[in-house]
Amino acid sequence: LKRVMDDVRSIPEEKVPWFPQQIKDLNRCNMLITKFDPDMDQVHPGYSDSEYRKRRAFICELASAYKQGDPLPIVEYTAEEVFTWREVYRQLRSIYPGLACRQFMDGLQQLEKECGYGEDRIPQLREVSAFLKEKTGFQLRPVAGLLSARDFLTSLAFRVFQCTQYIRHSSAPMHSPEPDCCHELLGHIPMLADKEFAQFSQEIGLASLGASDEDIQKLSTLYWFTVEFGLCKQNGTVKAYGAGLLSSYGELVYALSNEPEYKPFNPEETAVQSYQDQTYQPVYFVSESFEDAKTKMRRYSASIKRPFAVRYDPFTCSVEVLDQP
Ligand code: NLE
Ligand code: FE2
Repeated sequence: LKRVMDDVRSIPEEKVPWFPQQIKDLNRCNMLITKFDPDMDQVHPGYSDSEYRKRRAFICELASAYKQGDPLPIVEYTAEEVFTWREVYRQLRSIYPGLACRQFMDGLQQLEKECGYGEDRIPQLREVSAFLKEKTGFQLRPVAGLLSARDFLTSLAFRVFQCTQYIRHSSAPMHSPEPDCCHELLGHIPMLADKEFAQFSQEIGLASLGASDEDIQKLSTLYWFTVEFGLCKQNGTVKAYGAGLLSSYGELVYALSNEPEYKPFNPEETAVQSYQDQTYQPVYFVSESFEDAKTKMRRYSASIKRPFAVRYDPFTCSVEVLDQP
């Protein structure tokens, strides 16, 4: 490690996409993908519900106005929203014990004990963020919808998880093609309370900093088939650890039935698997264990070519850019 660079853009003759080096730079990482928005997507269950769209726009504005370091917005959820949450929580909670991995169950039980998780109220991002910070150093940031892969992955490098705060439409509680607070709070948060998984997530983020568009595409596919839709073996049976499964009753049951195809997790192959994001996945990747997924991902990340190396400094929450040794 020869020299610490102030700014990656000073690297000669290489075109490196800009990336944040300080946590407050995440204010610039907010590029949204709007294809699933109820205003854009004609098959969205909220498309013809103007009340729903108005409510959602209101909650999204809170996220758009957010700056790093602000207290997280508190949303006072309506009775209808809590009803949707209850439905989702109750159904999923009853099937988790047989289908979710051990780390997820541990996290969920802690959240139920220490963070007010339950079917009667939607937890606030502010309290959940404080909880996670103590467990694994992760913190939350509100986001107005589905983010571009680069911006989403980038924030993981800082142990920041970008969370939507609006809730899915009441007519479709069992599956949503886009993220919502059920997906974040039930799918992602329990996993992010696990130290090993938190590290796995941050490592994907660090690998994405300044990566080429092609490498971002591969990393986001890997993210998709692990953090979102991953399965792993535990005590000889296959369990779910992916958040997209753990927040969708419909897909969780389907993924662990004998309908879909299973392939062993192998980053080189997984990274180029095509996927669709409108409905259930036809194929899932199963890793031997978390440890195994982490080791393989680490090896894969190290093979990504960048003209520099990065190191995260947890004391200043910043990324140091170093010449390739
Ligand atoms: N399909 C998931 C759910 O219904 O909660 C959301 C996936 C977001 C990538
Ligand atoms: Fe997600």
